[in-house]
Amino acid sequence: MPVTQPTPNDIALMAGRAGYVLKANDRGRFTVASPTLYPHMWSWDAGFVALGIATVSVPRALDELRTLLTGQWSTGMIPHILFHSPSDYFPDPDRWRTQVAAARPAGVLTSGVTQPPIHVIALSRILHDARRRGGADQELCERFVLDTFPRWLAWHRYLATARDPHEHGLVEIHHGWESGMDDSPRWDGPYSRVRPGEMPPFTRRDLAHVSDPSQRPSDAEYRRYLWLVEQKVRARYDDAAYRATGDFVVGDVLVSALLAAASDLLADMGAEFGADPAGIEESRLIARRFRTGVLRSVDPSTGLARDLDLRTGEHLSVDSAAGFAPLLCGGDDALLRRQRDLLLGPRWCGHSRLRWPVVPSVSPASPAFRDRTYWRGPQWPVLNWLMAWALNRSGEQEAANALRLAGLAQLVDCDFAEYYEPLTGEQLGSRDQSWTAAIALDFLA
Ligand code: 9YW
Repeated sequence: MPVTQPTPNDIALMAGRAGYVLKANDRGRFTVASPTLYPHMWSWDAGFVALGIATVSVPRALDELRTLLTGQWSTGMIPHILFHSPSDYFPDPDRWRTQVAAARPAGVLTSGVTQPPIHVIALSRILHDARRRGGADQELCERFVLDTFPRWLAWHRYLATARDPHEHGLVEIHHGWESGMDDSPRWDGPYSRVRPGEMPPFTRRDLAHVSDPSQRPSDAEYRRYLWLVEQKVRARYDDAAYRATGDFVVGDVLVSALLAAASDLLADMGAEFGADPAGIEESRLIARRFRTGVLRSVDPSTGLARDLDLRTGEHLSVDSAAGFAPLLCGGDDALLRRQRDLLLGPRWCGHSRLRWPVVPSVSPASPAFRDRTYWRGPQWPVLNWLMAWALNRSGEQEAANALRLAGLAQLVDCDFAEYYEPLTGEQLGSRDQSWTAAIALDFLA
């Protein structure tokens, strides 16, 4: 189906409505991920939210990242949720029980796992907006980069050491939630080996917010998710202790590629603003190691990167958008061209049945594809933004713009849904989702 371009009127409406959504979700110094389903601060959401807000207010965008950093653990880990006021979101702080962890931050309630390291990529976009504005915004942002350089480096160092002790060049995740793609078929193999044991009973609360439970992970999946939380608690959130006992340990190519890309950017920004040379060098080494790890994982027959199950030593071959990790971290030209063609071609964005030629979470041509189930096929606007960002960065402006325009056309309804049914374009999950509104603002800027 041809992409109908948004009219100038559509664009003005979209910008206004996206700004309104972010304002309505603003709780002062941070933004809830969505008004009802996710009433707290999520780590990678905060990165996208910050870069969207920067198109309107650089100081407020920096506040978002500053607040996120208040949740950083002494290990350097940035946790995946910073809890705000009590709510009906589950799992709540009582389930996470992070008080067993010596490294938790004082005065902030957080979860005990991570999410993808998108933050320095967001910071580089904020810097871009700050420079466009110049004056006080630029000064404030440049100072923020220099002041927070050690904090971002500590975060990246945590991922590069505690989560890759054997230097595979792949960041180890201990829970599917750490990938940001909770129920992706990427994790079906590793989750099939997770055997839930005795744990406190629970009631899911996410299902109360959606009309159709089949669009969310199943109860069996949820039990495994909570069992892994239980295992993290029993290991007192010590990574080595969890590694020795936990059921789920996987090298994640998307997290690794984002770490490589973010580390390159951190080194560049650090060099520009006079950060500690040893930190800059360390950042470059991290970038190199994880880029190598991602490139090594590519399956020559499909051209896609593969996660590595560190419990079995198996590469996980699934047609998921994470396979395009090399586009994010960079690689040799032939591979990047191959990935670009694949991404825009008939198995992915160019698939004849897609309503919008926007990156689906799983290829519609794959047997694993489910059109309405969460990370098993639906289109997540932030994923499309990431791929457009990556293409742009590697000099593929035309391809990047194609994703940007299709992504905007998809959002013209101004519902800013959490994810979209790829064959019909129907909005699914939460509405007024902050990161969806945020990337619309960035695409429009
Ligand atoms: C959950 C907030 C989060 C995202 C995740 C997405 C979903 C559900 O929503 O997680 O309860 O954490 O999978 O990537 O950060 O938008």
